[in-house]
This record gives sequence, C-alpha cells and structure tokens, in this order.
Amino acid sequence: MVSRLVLVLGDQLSPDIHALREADRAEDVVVMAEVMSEASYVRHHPKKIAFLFAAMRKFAARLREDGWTVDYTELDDTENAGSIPGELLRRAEQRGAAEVLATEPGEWRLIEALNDCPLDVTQLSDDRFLASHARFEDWAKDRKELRMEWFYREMRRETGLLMEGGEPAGGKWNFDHENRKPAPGEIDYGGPMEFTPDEVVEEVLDLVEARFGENFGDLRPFTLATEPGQARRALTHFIKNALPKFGDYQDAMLEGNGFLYHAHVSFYLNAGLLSWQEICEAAEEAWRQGDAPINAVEGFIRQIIGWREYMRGIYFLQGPDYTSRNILRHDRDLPGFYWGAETRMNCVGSAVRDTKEHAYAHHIQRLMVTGNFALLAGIDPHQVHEWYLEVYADAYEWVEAPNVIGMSQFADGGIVGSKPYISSGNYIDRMSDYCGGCHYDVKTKTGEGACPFNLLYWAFLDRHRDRFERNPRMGNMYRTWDRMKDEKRDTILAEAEEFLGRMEKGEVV
Ligand code: FAD
Ligand code: DLZ
Ligand code: SF4
Repeated sequence: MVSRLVLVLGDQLSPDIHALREADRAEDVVVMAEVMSEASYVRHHPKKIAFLFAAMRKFAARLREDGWTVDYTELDDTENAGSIPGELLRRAEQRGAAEVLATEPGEWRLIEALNDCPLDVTQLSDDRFLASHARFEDWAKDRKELRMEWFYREMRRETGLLMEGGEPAGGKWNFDHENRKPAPGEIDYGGPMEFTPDEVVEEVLDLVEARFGENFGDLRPFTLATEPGQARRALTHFIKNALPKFGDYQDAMLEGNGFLYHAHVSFYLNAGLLSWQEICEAAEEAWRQGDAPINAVEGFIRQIIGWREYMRGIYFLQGPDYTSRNILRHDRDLPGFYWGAETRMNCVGSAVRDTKEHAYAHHIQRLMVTGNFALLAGIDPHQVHEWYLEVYADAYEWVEAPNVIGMSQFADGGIVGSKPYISSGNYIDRMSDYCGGCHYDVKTKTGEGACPFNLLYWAFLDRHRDRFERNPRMGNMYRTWDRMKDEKRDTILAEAEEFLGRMEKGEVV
C-alpha cells in the first residue's frame, strides 16, 4: 500500500516540479504515462511526440536514480489505459492508493479531466513561472487594456533582471526600435546545436514512426536535445554564438534558414528541461561581460519574462472558452498548402517547409507569414489554432492559444493586441528574401502576378471597416485605401475574391 501517486506530465520534466516537491520519495509513487489521448487529441508533428517521449523516458530514469519509485507506462504497453485519468485509476488500483498529487496542467482540457477523475486529485500550482495566476489577476484587475509592456516592466522590477539601481539598464526599458533590421546577406551562425540520437531516442523514433508516421512533419533527422544537460549546452551555444545578433535580426526571414539568430529553446523551456531563470541569467551575464549588446539581451529577456509570462496570464485569465473566440466571424477552411500542398506563394511555402522539417519556425514566420495569411484570408481561427498546436514542438495551449487566437488572429477582439497584425507583401519583402524567388510580384498590386498579400490586405480592411476604421493606429491605412480611385478599389476587391475562390476550390494559388 502506498499513500499517494504523484503525476508528472510530459511537459513537467523539472526535478523540482511542485508535485515532486510536496511528495515523499520514500512513500509515494510517481506516475508517468505515454498515452494515446495526449498523443492524438491533435495530430502532433512526429518530432514533437518523439521529443516528449524520449525526454519523459530519460526523466523517469533519472528520478529512479534519485531514489523515486516510478510507474512508467510506454505507449505500446498492453495494459496502457490510453488516457491520463485512466492510467491514474489503473495505478491507483495496483498500488492501493486513492490520493493523487499533480501539478496543474497547461491546458484547460486536462485540468478539467483531472477534476473529473474519481480519485482525490490535488492540482498544485505550476510555479515554474514568474507570475502566479493570482499575481497576473492582480496586475490585470481594473486595467482597461492589458498591454504587455506594462506587465513586462513590473517583471523586470520584480526579478531585478537588467536593472541598475532601480532604473532599466542602458536607460531604456525597451530597445525594440533598434531591432528591426532586414534579412542580412550572410549569416555567420550555423544554427542550433544538434544531438545524435542515442539508444533511448532511437527506440522512441521507431515507435513514433510506426504509430504516428502519417502525421504531418518529418520525424528524421531528429537532432533535438532530450535531457537537461544537452539543453544547457544548446543554450550556451546560442548565448555565445547567436545572442549578440538576436536583436538586430529578430524580425528577419531567410529562405531555407528558419533559425537565423533565434534561440531554439522554447521546447526545452516549455517541457521543463530548462528554466526561465537559467536562460535569462545566462543572457544577462553575456551583457555584463560585454559579450552581447543591450538591444539583443533586453529584447531576448523581454520575450521570456514579458511575452511568455503575459501569454500564460491571458490564457488562464480568459478561461476555457478562449480557443473558440471568433470575433471577426472568419469561417474559411484552412487550405491544403498549410499541410504541404503546393503553393505559388514562396513565403508561405518556405515557412511551411521549415515547419514540416523542424517542427519549428521562428516568431515572425509564425506571425507575419502563416498567421498573417490566415487572418487576411478569413480562415476559421479555431482551425488555425489547431494547426499551430499540431505543427510546433513547443506548442501547448497555454502559450499557443493566446499567440494564435489573440496576437495572430485577433479573434479575441483585441485583448492581446490593440490592432491586428496584418501586412501587405511590402513588409515581407522588406524583412526577407522570399519575394525574389516567388511566382508573384510583390510590387504588383492588381492584375497578372499581383502578390496575394497585397490584394487580401485591402480586402481585409474593407471587410472589417466598421470595427477598425476608428482605431487610431489604423487610420492611415484607411486614408490610403480611401485615396485610391473607385475603379482600383473595385478591381482589388474583385481579384481578392477571385483568388479566395480559387484557393477554396483547391487550385494551386
Ligand atoms: P526566440 O525568438 O529565440 O525567443 C526566446 C524565447 O522567448 C522563446 O524560446 C520563448 O520561450 C519566448 N517567446 C518569444 N516570443 C514569445 C511569445 N510570443 N509568446 C511566448 N513566448 C515567447 N511559443 C511557444 O512556446 N509555443 C507556441 O505554441 C507558440 N505559438 C505561437 C504561435 C504564433 C502564431 C506566434 C506568432 C507565436 C507563437 N509562439 C509560441 C511564440 C514564439 O514564436 C516562439 O516562442 C518562438 O518562435 C520559439 O523559438 P525560439 O526559442 O527560437 O525563440
Ligand atoms: C503533448 C504530449 C504528448 C504528445 N504526449 C503526452 C503523453 O503521452 N503523456 C503525457 O503525460 N503528456 C503528453 N503530452 C503533454 C501533455 O499533452 C501536456 O501536459 C498537456 O497538454 C498540458 O500542457
Ligand atoms: Fe509572399 Fe507576395 Fe513576396 Fe510572394 S511576392 S513571397 S506571396 S509576399
């Protein structure tokens, strides 16, 4: 007879996770399980599943070495109950336990499943984050607008990161205006550190190939870190070789190089292989040593203690219905080229190719290429949300949904962003080398070869005029639209409609 089970989920692979801290190594039994319900509630990219299963197996081995008793269920175990509550029930019966210590999952779906589980389940706060739910609610209460920048400044003060005597280091909170350089001609960074699969990883790769080989995405080559030591080496490699230019080229995009100077650590951080503290401290130290400039380090730290924490706060503040928001009433189906079907739009094709290969694309590809297109084309935001949840190895609803439903699709009506992130082809042309190799001509606004982003941009503004024309940050856009001749406006709208019609019929666009 044991007193309690201790649940550790696939994205809770931190040795000091709350449930383990509260548990008794001598008495309690840790439960970890590879289950179909988690592996198939969306059709995850095979790399995401392989990464988590391999990291879970190694974490369980490490817990055993540390003296824990671990009941670990592999996906192919004949007794596998198929779901997290099912596995808890099975282990509870085997072990004669009735009580479960869990750390709150990062998705409402699973929080509710644990609430409904007929065992005595305690869900402890996931305190691997800087801001607790209460801390975020306190910040949000009585505010008319929940702008990330104000939240971020409080987090800087609370952590002391990049602070000097109560003032922001370098005299400014935000160095973003220095961080908008277009794609560089040459990249002097070879990309993230890669790891050769060991025996544990190889076994998982075979399993994932057999069970999830049909899912969208390339399983091999598989080079992700699957244990904390490797993840730390990957972090050090980034800090030394890429962080100095992270700020300058944060928004740039290059065909065939989806990494640029980005950190490529979100999977490790979100699954618990790295902590936000060690990442931010390493970045700050690089600045203090004079190895990286303030614009890079401030921009990087803002993503983590600012955006990441803010997004999580929004997800839990908004509640379980957040992913069904659709304020713009967009209802088109996600086109096949999001799943790798042919497209003549080089920017979209490239971002999808990077995604398929690596289960990764960087922020601006996600926001200003695939996200921008979906928003301009009026795609159902729930389908867009599911796509992002499926295809990226760092995707869990707590972080994916506010980025997609909020920031990218404006489906929450402006909680995350004060205006929609939309752009015509101009922005993509300025920040990338995509347009040079495209079937369409970014400089052409209408007629043969006109870039679809140009057509759809104006059609979006026209379609949502009632909602956006009084937005002070969008007035210029409407003034430009209104200055066009009636004839030109009519042509743009007709060609946008025609493009969408062809896309909906499944023609190659
Ligand atoms: P870098 O660009 O090097 O940034 C460093 C770290 O900052 C990241 O590892 C991440 O932890 C954090 N970060 C940066 N931007 C954000 C942000 N907007 N929200 C939260 N954290 C941020 N991030 C996820 O972790 N999971 C997702 O499912 C996810 N979905 C996204 C969907 C859309 C439409 C958009 C626009 C962004 C999404 N992001 C998501 C945020 C961001 O794109 C990724 O965190 C980033 O690309 C991860 O790569 P990196 O580690 O190289 O990040
Ligand atoms: C994403 C994922 C996958 C693919 N598989 C498992 C699994 O088999 N077992 C598990 O414990 N967790 C898995 N996860 C992570 C969970 O889906 C994640 O904990 C929830 O979505 C909450 O963030
Ligand atoms: Fe994308 Fe338009 Fe540029 Fe082609 S021309 S790459 S569709 S922005």
